[in-house]
Amino acid sequence: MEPEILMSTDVFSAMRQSIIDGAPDTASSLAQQAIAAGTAPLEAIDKGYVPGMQDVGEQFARGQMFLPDMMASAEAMRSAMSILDPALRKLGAERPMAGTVVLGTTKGDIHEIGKILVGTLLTAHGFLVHDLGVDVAGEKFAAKARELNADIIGVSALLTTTMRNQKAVIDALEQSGLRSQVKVMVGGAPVTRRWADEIGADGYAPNAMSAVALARELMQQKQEAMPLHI
Ligand code: B1M
Repeated sequence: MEPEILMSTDVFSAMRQSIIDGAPDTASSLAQQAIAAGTAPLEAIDKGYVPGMQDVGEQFARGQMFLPDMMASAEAMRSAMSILDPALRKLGAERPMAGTVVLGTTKGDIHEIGKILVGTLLTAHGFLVHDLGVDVAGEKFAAKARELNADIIGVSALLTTTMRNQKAVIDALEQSGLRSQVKVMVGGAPVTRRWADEIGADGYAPNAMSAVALARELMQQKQEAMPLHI
């Protein structure tokens, strides 16, 4: 193997390990080094930090890791993201506004890392993103969409028990008379395209990059559905 390739593989595996160890200082310092060396922030996330999180989830499922360990890993991930996020967002500042998105994690669910990543990449690709945070009720999504005249609502869910609250967001939009104006996209580890169809969402994305492609597609659908102003 070429020495350079070997070096970057080592960095990605150190990033992965910093998440498994729940080491925020190491995680952020590796992110700083990666940016200084010209590594694309998305590559660091995809090849280093996210595989670390996946490993943590598998160890937790096998009973080899406990809740405090998982929290420490999440803290390490946040610490790395605090360095990588501004670098990703810089791209978005140079692009025209692609659309307005209201984003959040469903009621009863406090997982936020994937949602933050989706928000960062949408911003990096020119979307104006309003992140409502975690544990968000359907009515709150609908109220914010009305206030901002949003184009898209993005709802994340990481638990099989909170997935059904994605449907509650669609119900709240229907009740407030906004459903025809706002597109709804859903995602999160247990979410599938089939589930999205079942609840009447407009789209499903399996990861943050495909969420950007989906948001663009939904914007196009909105524009095509708009009556012509003569
Ligand atoms: Co929790 N947790 N957790 N957890 N946690 C999972 C999800 C779990 C799969 C772990 C496991 O058992 N293997 C499991 C869920 C089982 C299930 O329901 N099927 C689980 C459990 C059980 C729990 C608790 C119930 C544990 C307990 O208390 N006994 C509890 C629930 C708390 C609650 O929400 N009410 C809990 C708590 C926590 C912490 C607080 C400790 C912490 C979250 C901290 C935080 O976010 N600030 C945590 C973590 C870190 C995880 C794992 C390990 C990692 C999640 C993560 O950040 N992944 C997770 C295991 C796993 O997923 N492998 C697990 C990295 C992130 C980049 O990926 O979030 O999937 P992800 O996002 C992806 C895609 O899904 C997609 O794009 C992202 C980037 O590519 N995506 C979207 C996400 N949202 C999208 C929205 C879109 C489009 C795409 O459009 C809008």
